[in-house]
Amino acid sequence: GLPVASIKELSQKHPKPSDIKFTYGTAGFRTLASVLDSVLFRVGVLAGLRSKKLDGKTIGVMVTASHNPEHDNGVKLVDPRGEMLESSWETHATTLSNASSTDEFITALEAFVKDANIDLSKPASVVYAMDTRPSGPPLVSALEDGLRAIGAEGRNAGVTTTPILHYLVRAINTKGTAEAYGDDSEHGYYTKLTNAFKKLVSARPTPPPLLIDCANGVGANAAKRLAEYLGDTLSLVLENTSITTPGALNNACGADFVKTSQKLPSSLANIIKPGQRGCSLDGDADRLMYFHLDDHGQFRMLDGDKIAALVAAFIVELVKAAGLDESIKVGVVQTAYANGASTKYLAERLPVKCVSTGVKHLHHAAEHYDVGVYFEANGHGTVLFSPETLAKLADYQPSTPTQSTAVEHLVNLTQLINQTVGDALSDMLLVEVVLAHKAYGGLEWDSLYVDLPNRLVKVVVADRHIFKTEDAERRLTSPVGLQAKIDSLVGKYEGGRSFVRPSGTEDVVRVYAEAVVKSQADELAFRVAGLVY
Ligand code: 16G
Ligand code: ZN
Repeated sequence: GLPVASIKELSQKHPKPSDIKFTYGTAGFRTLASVLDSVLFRVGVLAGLRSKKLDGKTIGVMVTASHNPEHDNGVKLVDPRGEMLESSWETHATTLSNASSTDEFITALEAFVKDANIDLSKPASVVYAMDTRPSGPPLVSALEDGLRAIGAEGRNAGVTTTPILHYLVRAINTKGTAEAYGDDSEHGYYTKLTNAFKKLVSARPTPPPLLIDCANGVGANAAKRLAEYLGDTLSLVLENTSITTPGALNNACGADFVKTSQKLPSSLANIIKPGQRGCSLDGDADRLMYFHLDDHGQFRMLDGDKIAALVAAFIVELVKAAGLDESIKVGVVQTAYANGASTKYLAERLPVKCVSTGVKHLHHAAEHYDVGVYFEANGHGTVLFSPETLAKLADYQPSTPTQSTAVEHLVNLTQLINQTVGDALSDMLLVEVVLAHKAYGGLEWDSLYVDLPNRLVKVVVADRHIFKTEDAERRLTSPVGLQAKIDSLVGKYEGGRSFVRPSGTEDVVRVYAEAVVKSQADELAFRVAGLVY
């Protein structure tokens, strides 16, 4: 049975605040750091149980609140292949986190162990890490108490990025197998990425230095180490690296700031030069936004949609050049937030699927392609190569030198890309590879298509849960009648498109609108918001 005495003793050190309801949402648990102590303890216990359920495979736990303000924190679990926690367990996490006392927690655990049929005699192993938030260390201690309570073996991966933690989980679980993902260390991660990068850009001219806005977060440490491994193949200029300055994290900088304000962080204003390209990471380095200043010094944003267009088109070309276009099908996954112009550009070249917001939906849809490219407009994304595709690439006998080179590039891309989850640093190297191969600067990349003007507004409503959607969140089914009103408004705008969905992370409803002219996109967004309110 459960080690009740040890759980009881340790749980009492981590009482649940009485007035709070926790939810394991799209990004795990995420809220004010000051109320999360009991959640971390319980997540420790749950991670141990998840590992036991999966026959002792290593589970990951990441302590981060990503792009949120510094006073927030959060925690999410990572499944053995480095993917996000299976969704049925999200509900269990929520239930356990809300048990009001230690006794209730133990009762809930006992019921769960029985229902989920968990063999408690199995070993448990958990690897965990945190971002640079000052609230991280005490929360990690609470997590460690949870691991101790359930008798799980813990490995502390220290302060690192979310994608590195995902990498470690997969590397640990595939160690010594035919699918070995890489050495299970940060050294293994940097070596894998940079070796592939160096092969992919060899014989190409060295590009001008790349400016990186590190959001004053953990990406600063990681980018610094990456730079050492890159040597002179690509020079990185690191900015916003103040990881110990209170309040600096994500403050007026980082990928989320750039995407939502569509502005250059003012901290970069005197650093970036006309014609130069740069990029922003978010607080845990799993999102990436590029930008460049055109020759007139005008700021141009290159978001997740632009990255998807650049990367997907490149992979399609390589597959064709390799002579594999009959047997390897490349597809793209986007959400309703993808700019209509990006969807049009992509759909002319390959199949495009639209799914609901949230990484897990994109990831799962991308797994259905031989090569699945997915990016959210906010800069989170990656490329997945199916196991059959990896085998095909390994076994392929090219019949011309062109084919041979193209296959080699594809194989190197499978090593360069972190296939567990979106990874700002891996994605950044991927973008740099494509730019080098196409001899593109920011301007040429930006010109692949012209973004349709768009506007995103949030509306505070009495109850956002009455808003229900279908068709990948593009249409409302409830409140009844509202969608018809939206449709009739949209019909009045040239190139009009608009949709309404409840946020999964904030207590608001979001309204998105697009039109051919900026003022019309704004007007459409506000008129639809007026219907919702
Ligand atoms: C979460 C999601 C992100 C999504 C965002 C939407 C993960 C790991 N993160 O941050 O993918 O874009 O929520 O937020 O799935 P919203 O529901 O508030 O619009
Ligand atoms: Zn993030």
